Amino acid sequence: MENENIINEIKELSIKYSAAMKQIETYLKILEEDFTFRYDYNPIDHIVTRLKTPESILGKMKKDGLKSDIKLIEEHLFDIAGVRIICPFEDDVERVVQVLKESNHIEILKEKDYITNPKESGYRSYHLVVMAHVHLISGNEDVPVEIQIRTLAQDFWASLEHQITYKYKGEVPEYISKELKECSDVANLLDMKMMDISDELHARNI
Ligand code: 0O2
Repeated sequence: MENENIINEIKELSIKYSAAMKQIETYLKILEEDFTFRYDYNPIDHIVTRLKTPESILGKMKKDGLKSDIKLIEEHLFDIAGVRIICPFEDDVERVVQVLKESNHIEILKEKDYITNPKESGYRSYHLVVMAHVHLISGNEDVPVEIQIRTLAQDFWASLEHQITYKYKGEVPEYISKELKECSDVANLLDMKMMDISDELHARNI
């Protein structure tokens, strides 16, 4: 019964996170059109959005040793609403991050550069937590949204690594973790090589 109550509370909470996520997604789609119009080039390959499920929210709170209380959830979790921006090349990631940081429309709360400083696992991505101002019947609210910005190769690696880790329920054998780390280095090499080709094309105005 207690679990049912908190799940219902999270479902209600999700309305504003869903609104915040859609708002940021719309802003990014406008940005894509603007890029294409101004530079005849769009640094964004595609955008994916996801809302954390009540089960996943409760799982994260438990993992972090916190009580499943609605106020605590809001204070502790900044990625209930998530937007992922996938870019072709690494310099596209830098371009998108720069535009977001310079935007008057977006207030940045947190920033983590796992591209310059990859995680132990081999994870590479640029994370921003931004504040969206949402307008609901109940009033206006500032709601955090996590934006992950990464290349196609970084996304390919992260998606497969996530699936593998999930299959092992977090208890990944040492040798698999080592192989995954090696795959991350190979993906990074691929990114570097593709960037070289892209630079060559730019230099020749192609
Ligand atoms: P999901 O299913 O994507 O929502 P913590 O979340 O406790 O590790 P923090 O500071 O809240 O710490 O977040 P952090 O480390 O900046 O990263 C949060 C999100 O980044 C994760 O959310 C993943 O989406 C992604 N991420 C971070 N590290 C890895 C990694 O090693 N591999 C992969 N594939 N993704 C990673 P969730 O909630 O874990 O998962």
